[in-house]
Amino acid sequence: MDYKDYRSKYNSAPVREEKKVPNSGKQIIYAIVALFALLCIVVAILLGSVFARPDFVARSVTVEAGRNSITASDFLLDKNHAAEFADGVSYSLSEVGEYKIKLVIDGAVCSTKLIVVDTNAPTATVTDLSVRRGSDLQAEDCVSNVMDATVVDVKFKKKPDLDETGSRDVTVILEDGAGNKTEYTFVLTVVDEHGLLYTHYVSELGEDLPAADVFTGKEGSGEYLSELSGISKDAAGIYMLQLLYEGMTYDVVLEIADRTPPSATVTPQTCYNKIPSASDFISNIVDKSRVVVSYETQPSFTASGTVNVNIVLTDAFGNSTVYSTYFTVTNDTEAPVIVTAPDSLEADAGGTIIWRAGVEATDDSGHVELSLDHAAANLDVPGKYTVYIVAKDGAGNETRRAVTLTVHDAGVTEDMLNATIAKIEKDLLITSRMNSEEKVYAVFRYVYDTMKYSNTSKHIDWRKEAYEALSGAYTGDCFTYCAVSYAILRYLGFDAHIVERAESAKIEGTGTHFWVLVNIGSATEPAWYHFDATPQRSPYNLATYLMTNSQLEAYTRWRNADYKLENYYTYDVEKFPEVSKRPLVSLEIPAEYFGQ
Ligand SMILES: [Ca+2]
Ligand SMILES: [Ca+2]
Ligand SMILES: [Ca+2]
Repeated sequence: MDYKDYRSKYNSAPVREEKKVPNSGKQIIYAIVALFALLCIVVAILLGSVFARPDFVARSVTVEAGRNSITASDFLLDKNHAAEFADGVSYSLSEVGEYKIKLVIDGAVCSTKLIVVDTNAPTATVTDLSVRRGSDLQAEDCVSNVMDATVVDVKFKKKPDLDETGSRDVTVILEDGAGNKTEYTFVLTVVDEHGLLYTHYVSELGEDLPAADVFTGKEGSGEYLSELSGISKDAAGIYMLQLLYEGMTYDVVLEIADRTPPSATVTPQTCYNKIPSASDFISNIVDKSRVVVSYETQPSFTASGTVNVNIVLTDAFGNSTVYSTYFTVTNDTEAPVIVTAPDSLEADAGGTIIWRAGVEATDDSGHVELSLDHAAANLDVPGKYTVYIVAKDGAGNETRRAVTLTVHDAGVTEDMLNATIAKIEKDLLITSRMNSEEKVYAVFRYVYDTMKYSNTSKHIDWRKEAYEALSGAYTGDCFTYCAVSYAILRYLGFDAHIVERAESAKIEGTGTHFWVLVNIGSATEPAWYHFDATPQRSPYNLATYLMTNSQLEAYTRWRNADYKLENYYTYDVEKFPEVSKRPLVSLEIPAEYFGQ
């Protein structure tokens, strides 16, 4: 409804419609507002003809710092127009920032923006440097040809140590005004006041001896005046050397040392109720010096499971390597298994049981110990017994296998032998008034005079040998003479041993020899002497019934003069009781064979 319509409607309305008068006030306010808005638009259009930025002018232009120049047309998106900077425009192409720019285009002035950025990091030339110890080296001194559009700050990443000679990597950081950074690393060599890099150089054990220029730090410079031929690269040591460098002579020290820690192969271990030793883990040790293997901390365990350990390898120069590994503890509760064992065992009375052959056992731990439990058997009494083959592992678990042991009658018993000696006892001509020496001599005379020498003995069973001889044979070799003498001396109550020539003395094909060692003293104050009733050819047929070791040895040397390397009475002294040193019987052995 327009105003005219409204009015016509109003004019034709009945009287009661007069209440609508306030609506005409609102219409007036609307009209005023609309007029004001229109005015504003007109003013804006007028102003725009002076300041508005045309579409073909960029809102802003961004350039990299360091650019040489910029023109007003660089701000135009459409180059068909012409533009120039307004008076008083100010900016810097070498300083990062935002600048307000006014352009004059077709007589009108418009605004835009210049943004100067720096996205390029600085560059520079950096080379390795050599300086004297204690010099004041600044970061700027380490770079040249610094290139950047903006101001660059140079600093060390970490200030280098200039008080110690040696070579080290040094890093400098270049940072421009926009925060862009570049790092350069170079080798800085610090030399001493003479220009030497080292006066004491440590060379690794086993490596080639260094050339003289290791001391100067300058390739190919310097010369050893000392001779190096006496120095081994494989032996640690410290050597004073003379060095010629730039016309001057210097004393320098060359040390050869092992500074390389050991290496090795490490293998985790499994153990049964027992901590492995540190060296069990280690194999293939590589080092130039001797290496000791140990636990860093001695491990312990209370239950099965895995135990982590550190194994330390330390060489002779104290360099060490630590290896972390572990061992697994298994509680060994499985007893060993006896795989094979004989069904029965046999032995002669008074003999020994041969049982080990044919017994095999295994255990999950890999370790098994075999033994024979024959506690229930009397090996001197013929009969059948139950004995046990025992297989035991490291944790003490054991398996027992019962085996029947048959002890056989050996043929001649002690009783049979004694009964035989009793029959010839009167022929010994021993009386109760005789002392021990006289009794022993009587035995010597009896055996020497009644026996006849022959090579018939088997050297196996002294009881059988003595029994057969005394039962009527009265013949045999030195073993028979020895067995008969031994049997009678024991019968008479003497403590005695059978002695055999030492294995080591049986050289050049010579055979063995048996004789008796008899105690003519008491158990608490023994007096042991050698007794031998074996007959000899003249001049060796002496009364050899109570010999000291000195006499025994002289006799042996004497015979060796005739029978080369026979070593007649040479025996394993340490296996027998100590022999008395007091001679009781004088023997006609030439004096020259004594005391050698
Ligand atoms: Ca830059
Ligand atoms: Ca080493
Ligand atoms: Ca076991």
